[in-house]
Amino acid sequence: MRIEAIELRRIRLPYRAPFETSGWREEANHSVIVTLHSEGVVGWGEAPVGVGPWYNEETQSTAWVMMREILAPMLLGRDLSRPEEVDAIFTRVRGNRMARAGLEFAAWDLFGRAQGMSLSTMLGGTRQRVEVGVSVGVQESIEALLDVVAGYVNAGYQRVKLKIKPGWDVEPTRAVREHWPDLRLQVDANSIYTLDQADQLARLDEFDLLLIEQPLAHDDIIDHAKLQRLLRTPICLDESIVSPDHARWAIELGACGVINIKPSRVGGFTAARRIHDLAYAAGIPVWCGGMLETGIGRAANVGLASLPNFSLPGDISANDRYFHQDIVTNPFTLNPDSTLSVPTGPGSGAEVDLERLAAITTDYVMLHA
Ligand code: NPG
Repeated sequence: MRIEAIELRRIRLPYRAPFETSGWREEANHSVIVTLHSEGVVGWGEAPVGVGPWYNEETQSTAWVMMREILAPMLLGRDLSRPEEVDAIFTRVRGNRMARAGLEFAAWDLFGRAQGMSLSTMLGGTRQRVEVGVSVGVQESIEALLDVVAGYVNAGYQRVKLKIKPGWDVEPTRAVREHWPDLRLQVDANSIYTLDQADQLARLDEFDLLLIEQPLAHDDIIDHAKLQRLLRTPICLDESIVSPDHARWAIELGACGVINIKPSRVGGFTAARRIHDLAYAAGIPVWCGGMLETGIGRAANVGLASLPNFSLPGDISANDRYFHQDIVTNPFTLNPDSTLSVPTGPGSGAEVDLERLAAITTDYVMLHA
């Protein structure tokens, strides 16, 4: 399929409630939305970047410039025979994986829509429904936390992830565990601890957590391997795994027992599937992380999470957990068994609400081959 034109949109879509991690707070989604055009078909993608370089080095502004000046021109006019070719075209680009992923997702969606095949089928998915949970940001008090968690548990979520940081780790986790002894519970530190805080992290072992996510530095693998030997709870790496090689190194070093795969963090579905496959071969379970995406990125994540080794619940909640009004007309709703149904329509399955998208777009450009 020849890439004839690419539309890029910077958006600002406010969250229902601000989201706070160990290191930053966000009030709205600031993704870059991509539309590829070929032979009368359009494919959609989302680069779920934020305002500042707090999660990784990318921001909405860096992704916008990278896509507009470097990445989109590399695709325009190319005649692709498979979506995997986009990953190959971008291999000479260093970093900027979320910007790359936004375009790569759109290419998968384009091929899926052109061929009448769902993203899940194209990627080799085996599930009709994927287990999901909810990620709960840092709250003002333990009472507020218990209220928020109660709301999600009552809504049907059977797995909860708590954001932790020094001063907000053992006690909030204990409070949630005491209230819900059987809840599937995990915590996420977003890289805020150092190895000399291993004793504090080991205190979390008593809460029967599924995993402790990314306790140490965003670019570390070595200290995580040392820390894993001191903890009973499996470490799950997120920020540290930016490529299939990073996954292989982490597995070889024993730096984690679980991997969070965010396709946007690793440059797209081609790399995400490679990580899935090599973790599967090594007996390491994976799950699909989230970046508070709009309905476009969410549908893509659900498709990926249908692959067989996604054996832990993903950070993929129903759309109404994030936004009052999303930019798709077919949002996901939570099934009673804490799952989302995998779309079976062509491509990711997301039906974009163009009027709503226009209303939240802050910058727009259309580039032609
Ligand atoms: O449900 O999409 C979701 C949120 C999941 O906690 C979540 N994401 O560190 O994994 C993370 C965190 C995050 C959110 C990271 C926004 C970066 C930006």
